[in-house]
Amino acid sequence: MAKNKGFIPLNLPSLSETEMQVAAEQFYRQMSQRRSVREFSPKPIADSIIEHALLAAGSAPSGANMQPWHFVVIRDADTKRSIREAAEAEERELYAHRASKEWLEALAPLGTDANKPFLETAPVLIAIFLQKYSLDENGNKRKHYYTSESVGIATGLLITALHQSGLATLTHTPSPMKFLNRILHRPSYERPMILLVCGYPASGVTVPDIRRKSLDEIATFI
Ligand code: IYR
Repeated sequence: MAKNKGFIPLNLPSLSETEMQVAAEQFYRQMSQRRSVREFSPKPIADSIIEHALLAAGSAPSGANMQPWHFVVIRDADTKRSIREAAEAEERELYAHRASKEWLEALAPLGTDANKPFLETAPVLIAIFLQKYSLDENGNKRKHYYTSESVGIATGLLITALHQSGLATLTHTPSPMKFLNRILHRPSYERPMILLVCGYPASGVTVPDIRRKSLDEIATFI
C-alpha cells in the first residue's frame, strides 16, 4: 500500500479466533466485577500504578487528536480536606434544595447523602478537567473538538485501567464543581468533569445490590 508522509505502520498483535474469543470473554468477566465503591482503605497506592493508568487514559481517541484533558492527582491531606469541605457544601445544597423529588428517589437505592468522608479517606483523588481549548506558547487559542466525548472516553479507560490493577474507584460529580479550579489552580478554560476517587476498598465493604441490563436490553443487532 502506498505510504503517505506522516503515516507509520499499524502494529497490532494478531490473535487466532479462539484467542480472541477467550480474550473478549475474560475481559468482560473482569469488567463485570467493577463496582463504584464509597468506602475506602487509607492504604497508599504506588504512584507507578496511577501513572500507568493515566497513560492508558491518555491513549483515548480524541477530536482531531487534541487530547483535551488534564488530570490532577491529589494525595495531599490538606488539599483533600479542602475538596471535601467544598464538595459537601455543594452536596448539602443539592440534597436539601437543588435535586428534584424524582432525582432523590432515583438515588435512594444507592444510600448516598451529603457526607463524603471518602474524599479524605481514599489515598488518591483524580480531578479530570476538560480543556475547551489550549494555548500555544504565544498565548494563541487552539480550538478543541468533541471535548465531552473525548474526555468521557479517556475517563472510561482510566476507570478500566485502575480496576484491572485491582483498585476501586468512585465516579464522583459534586455539582457544581468549579471549586476544583480554585483549589487546584487550574485555568478557567478547563472545566472540571469528574472527581475520580481511587483506592483499595475498605475491608468488608458492601455495595448496592443492583443489576446490569442484559445484552438484549442494551444492544440491537441488525
Ligand atoms: N452528586 C451527589 C448525588 C449523586 C448523583 C448521582 I446521578 C449519582 O449516581 C450518585 C450521587 C452525590 O455524590 O451524592
